Amino acid sequence: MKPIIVLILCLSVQSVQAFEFPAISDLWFREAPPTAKMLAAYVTVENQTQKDLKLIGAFAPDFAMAEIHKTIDVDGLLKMREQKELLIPQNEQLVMEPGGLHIMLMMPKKRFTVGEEVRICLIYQDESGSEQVQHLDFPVKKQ
Ligand SMILES: [Cu+2]
Repeated sequence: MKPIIVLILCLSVQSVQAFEFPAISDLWFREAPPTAKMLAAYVTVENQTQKDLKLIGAFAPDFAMAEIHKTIDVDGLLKMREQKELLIPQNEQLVMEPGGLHIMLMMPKKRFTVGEEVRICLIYQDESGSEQVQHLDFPVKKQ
């Protein structure tokens, strides 16, 4: 019986392919006044994996809500639009920076100051439709 059991184990390991997360750089959380209800964080996501990636959202335990936004110019007025799905093709990078894409964090449960880090998770959707969560710590910086 033993050889059969080993074979089954090998097959089950092969069928579960590990999701490969992208490379992260330039991550920071913008320090805001204590009364601020909306805060922003920025990051560069580089897809060095062998597959296209789909970023579908963010989560931050110290905030009531986290969304990925894009600032756009509508007839001279700056507006923000939630981005529910951002495709990052292989070998390309997604840059979030002030005035463009950002992680919008709403209703903070505590205040963060320079020197601290904010836990923010990026959520990807893999080929099977499952969510894959990348846990990151964003250093707090002055703008
Ligand atoms: Cu926003």
